[in-house]
Amino acid sequence: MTEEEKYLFDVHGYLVIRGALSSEEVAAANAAVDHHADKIKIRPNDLAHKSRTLTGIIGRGDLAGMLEWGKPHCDPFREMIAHPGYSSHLECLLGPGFRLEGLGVITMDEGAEGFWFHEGGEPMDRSRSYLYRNGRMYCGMTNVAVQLSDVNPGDGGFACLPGSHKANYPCSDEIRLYHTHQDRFLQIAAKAGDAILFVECLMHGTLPWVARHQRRSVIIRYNSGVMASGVMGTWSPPAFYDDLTDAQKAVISMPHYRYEDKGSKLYKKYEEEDSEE
Ligand SMILES: O=C(O)CCC(=O)C(=O)O
Repeated sequence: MTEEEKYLFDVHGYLVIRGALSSEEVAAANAAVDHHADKIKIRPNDLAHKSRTLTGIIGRGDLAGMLEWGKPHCDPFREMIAHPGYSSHLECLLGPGFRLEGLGVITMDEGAEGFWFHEGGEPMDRSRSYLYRNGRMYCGMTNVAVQLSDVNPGDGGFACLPGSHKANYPCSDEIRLYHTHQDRFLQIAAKAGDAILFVECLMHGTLPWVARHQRRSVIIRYNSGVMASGVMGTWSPPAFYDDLTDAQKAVISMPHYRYEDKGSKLYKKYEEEDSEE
């Protein structure tokens, strides 16, 4: 992450990484989605939460299971989980050993409803936190939204309240429902291949989709290696684990403690003992 990117991410809670994926990678992912288009589940118009301004005439589409698809359709998504376009950004925000928590495709056709504005830094949520300390940023859940189609200004789609990841006071429901202070929100315009990197505790949601073309966004969720939103009982790697590259395997793990940022070499002994177990 460059110094400018760190500055912008710290101040706003998100960053747009232009051209993170090549046009060939975007085309391969779109071809795979086209092939599985019958698996897109249209939601029951439930995300706007009865907002007067976010309501649409149809629900948003959700597509899952891409990492398990047969070849070649799984490949573009497996490549996305550890992609050179943003892996170093994730390591900067989450530390080495960061974990993949999930991946899904969001689709929106013309008239699709928006999503009320959720999260925000208040109240504190350990798994979705943001902290600046020791000269660096520490994030909880952090997402990469890879755009598979263009989002022009005014089309709708992902929007956020920049800076809200550092909120201290509770946000009113009227703001969350996009009834008031709409001018404070930002709809993020992006091209296919751009990646929107944002910390989950940034208050974010979706504006209704008004463009003719279909919105397609791959949302990939990560967290620090020590954090997990789920996992009770035993953890076992997914069935496709052995087919992954080393870099892809590295983001799939059960939550695990790391001595990553301990300054003193006295900790080294414990780290070595842990790795021998
Ligand atoms: O990209 C979007 O439409 C927002 C998605 C979102 O907020 C979510 O899935 O939690």
